Amino acid sequence: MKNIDTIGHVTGKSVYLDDIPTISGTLHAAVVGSAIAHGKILKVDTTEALRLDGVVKVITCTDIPGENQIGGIVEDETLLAEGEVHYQGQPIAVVIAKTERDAHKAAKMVRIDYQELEPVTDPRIAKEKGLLLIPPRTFSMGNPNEVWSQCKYIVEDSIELGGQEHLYIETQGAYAYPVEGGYIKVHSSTQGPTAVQKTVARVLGLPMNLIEVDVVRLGGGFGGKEDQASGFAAMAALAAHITGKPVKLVLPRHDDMRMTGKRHPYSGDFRIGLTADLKILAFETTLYQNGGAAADLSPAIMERTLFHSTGSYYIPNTRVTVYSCKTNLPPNTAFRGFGGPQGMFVIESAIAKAAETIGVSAIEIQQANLLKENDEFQYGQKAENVNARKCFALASEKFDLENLRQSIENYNQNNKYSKRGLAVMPLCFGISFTNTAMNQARALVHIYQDGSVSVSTGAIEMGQGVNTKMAQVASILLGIDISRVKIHSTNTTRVANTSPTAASSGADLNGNALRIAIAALKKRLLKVAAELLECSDDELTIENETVIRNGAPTALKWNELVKKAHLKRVALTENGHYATPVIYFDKTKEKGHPFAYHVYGTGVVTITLDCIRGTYTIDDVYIVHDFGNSINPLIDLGQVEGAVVQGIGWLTLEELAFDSKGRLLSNSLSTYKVPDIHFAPKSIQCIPLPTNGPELAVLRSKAIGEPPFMYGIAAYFAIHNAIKAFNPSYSIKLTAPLTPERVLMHLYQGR
Ligand code: MTE
Ligand code: LUZ
Ligand code: MOS
Repeated sequence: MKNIDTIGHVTGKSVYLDDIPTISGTLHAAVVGSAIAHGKILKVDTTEALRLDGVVKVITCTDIPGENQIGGIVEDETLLAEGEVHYQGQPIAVVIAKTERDAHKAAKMVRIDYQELEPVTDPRIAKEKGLLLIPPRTFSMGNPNEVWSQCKYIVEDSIELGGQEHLYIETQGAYAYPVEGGYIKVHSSTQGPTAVQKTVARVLGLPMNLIEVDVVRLGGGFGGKEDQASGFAAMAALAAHITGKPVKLVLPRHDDMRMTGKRHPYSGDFRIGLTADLKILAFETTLYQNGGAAADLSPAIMERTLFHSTGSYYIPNTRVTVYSCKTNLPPNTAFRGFGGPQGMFVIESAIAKAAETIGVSAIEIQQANLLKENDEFQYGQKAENVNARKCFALASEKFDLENLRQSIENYNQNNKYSKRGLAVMPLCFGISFTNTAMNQARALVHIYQDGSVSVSTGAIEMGQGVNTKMAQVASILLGIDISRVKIHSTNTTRVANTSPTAASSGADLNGNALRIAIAALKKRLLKVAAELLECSDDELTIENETVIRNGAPTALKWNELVKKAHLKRVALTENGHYATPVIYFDKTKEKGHPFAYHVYGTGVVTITLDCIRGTYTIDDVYIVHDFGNSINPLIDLGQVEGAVVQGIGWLTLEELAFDSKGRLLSNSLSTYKVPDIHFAPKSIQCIPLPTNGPELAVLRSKAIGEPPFMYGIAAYFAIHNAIKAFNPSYSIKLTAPLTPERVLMHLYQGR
């Protein structure tokens, strides 16, 4: 089945935030961001801006009726700067005008005097200065110190890993309007409507029941709107509250790039120890997460880095520490993989470096250490239904890896200035929010008298196809045609207290809540059917819009049944609540069972390197992926393709550049390069691993959104392997992204 949004998207009829018809009298807001990365605000002068025709008001922190606080996990972030600024682009004021143009024009006319202070942009320097967002955390298992002496090989090195700009096509924005009696309705481009509702209520000093948040869909989120949509929605709501008028705030791309946080850069040191037969006996790493100026989601992201720091491998002795460092960059935030990719990059780096030192292929080390059934993760959970080795074996077989490696070697022998490279990325990603309490969802289902069905859940559609999956779940479980099912906007008055659509668990959590609601409705309907057919309801079910009795269709149709049920005064509305069972985590011990299940896979990437220019092409991507029993193979394949390209972009072209004063230099699409269709792999072949899928996945269809992002890591090491084929004296330098400029330096290192 195709995504239900397909036609709307290609005909331009799908509605995004900026397409919502505005109410007459709507005002427009523009944000005034700090020009410097660190300093004291001496004076904010709005006189000139206010003089401009059409400007209604300029709001600063003193206009906030409630709390000037938008921090979630840690309360360390103001909505509008108060006395100090901590990153370039930090919101200081909001200009409200009659037109969008005037708002932006006036925003440039707000004069701000600063006393500049020295900014810190390097996480290691921040750590030395004691600038931490939260205390460090350590995960460990066994004791590395007791086994180093048993290791035949010990390899140490450091990594320097870059961040990533989300570049959702739709920038951050919100449209807010007062309804009556203080009640405000907010349309927001957010992954977390409840987070927006909570933040708006807090900033306005109102109870949450006076704030309604509605979301139709996003033009992409990728984690960037899990937390950071809230501030901009709060600015729009604040402006609406103060002026009593509808106010729209949509960030221009340039502002979005400067003002919002990105994927966290990490810096780190590691040491890995292996036995003669390439078993990893010990692994130790200390990582410095560049958190930016406020905690935002950094503590949770740091946690997922810890969870995934041993990748897809069983390592009996580990010790992993992460420092979340406070720097003068925009607060870094969730981005597809949520710290997992950074953790996995480190262990893959350690393996690549060990392979180089020992003189074997990294693939041999990977293969020798893949997870097996009942292996223990360093966080205490036992690996169950492990598909790591199955995926690896199927990939080797289906894609004839041996032959592929051989053909690349032959190519490299026959070509002097063009070299090819190959690398493999085994994947193991835990599914569930690492914060157990967030693993809950609700769904509201109405069956109307004409047999049509309305579904509201907490899931946000951001291009990943969750609405299509929800419609499929309803249609499959009710036994009715999908055309009868309408998936409504995500709205806090219909579904309350939602977790953000994140952690790849939107379909699982909301789909399971929907399943529970439907089970209750179906039970009531079948009871009515049993009365009408004078039989027992356990003989009955519904398929193809027909009541089925002991496997045989009856004359009773869906429409008729619904009508009769209503006349018998049976409730045709149900609210389903789901909370993932089994999972828990004890932070005092750093042990538990945090994940409902894991997603596995094996990705192989081949590249060709131009050894004169340092440029490369991504040739082929081969994947065996563990989808479980996919509810929608087309959508899931689309998720794999998008995620892989995004993952490759992170480690190759996408370079965030800040100057020493903490100013973003790569602040537009001409200076920040993302993969385009020419850079995308020439082919992506993805084979599903044949499995039944776990019970805790919705209809046994595994979560898909984030995991395939990690296959992009293979591209990074494939490029290194090609460089080594050209320059035998090159020793892998673990700096990412591996831009063509860096590649060129590496090609001629020591030559
Ligand atoms: N796919 C598209 N097209 N756009 C997005 O913004 N976000 C990703 C992933 N796939 C995203 C996407 C991220 S970061 C997550 S967590 C999941 O989708 C969220 O949706 P799900 O939980 O329904 O998979
Ligand atoms: N968000 C979050 C996430 O709050 N907790 C998580 O564990 C998570 N994982 C992935 C993406 N977003
Ligand atoms: Mo995705 S980073 O969990 O929004």
